[in-house]
Amino acid sequence: MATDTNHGSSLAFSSGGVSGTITAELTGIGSGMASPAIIEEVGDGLGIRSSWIDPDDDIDSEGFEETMVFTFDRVVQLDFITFGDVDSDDDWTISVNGTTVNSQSDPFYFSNYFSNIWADTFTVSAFRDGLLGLNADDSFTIQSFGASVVPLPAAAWFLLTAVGGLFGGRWLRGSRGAAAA
Ligand SMILES: [Ca+2]
Ligand SMILES: [Ca+2]
Ligand SMILES: [Ca+2]
Repeated sequence: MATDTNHGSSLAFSSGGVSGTITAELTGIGSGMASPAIIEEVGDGLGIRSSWIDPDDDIDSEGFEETMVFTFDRVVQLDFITFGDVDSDDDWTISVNGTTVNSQSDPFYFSNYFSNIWADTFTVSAFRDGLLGLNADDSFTIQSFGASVVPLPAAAWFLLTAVGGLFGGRWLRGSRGAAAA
């Protein structure tokens, strides 16, 4: 039943006055040959397929290190991200305003990690770690994310799965309270 949907190299989102674009990036020697990375909508969220040799539709670090870039049309307050295909060995590297953190928290609440959660972009990466940076056990999807605009409590959240049908043109919207629940 579940089928992967290829979204190409960028994907627009819009809800409740919050809009922007998601793009996929690759890091590492030779990654230019595999670009552009393709955004894959899999059963439980958005992943990245970086080339024909990428063994995993998730955001992973086998082969090339994969990064999902979220760019907003305006500065927003970053609220949360939820993940799919999460295992005990998965960790995500998240960057906001030049600050980078590593976490296994799901949901991930920006306010728990960043002193400044007002931004017009954030990135989520699966980077290799361990001895010589050879450990490539991360593989996850991004299931949803939430962001708020001023004046509060206007808020929007984005469900990145086929079930929600977000990219068919519909979207879901909730209050700030509901988004944090
Ligand atoms: Ca991948
Ligand atoms: Ca890991
Ligand atoms: Ca996983």
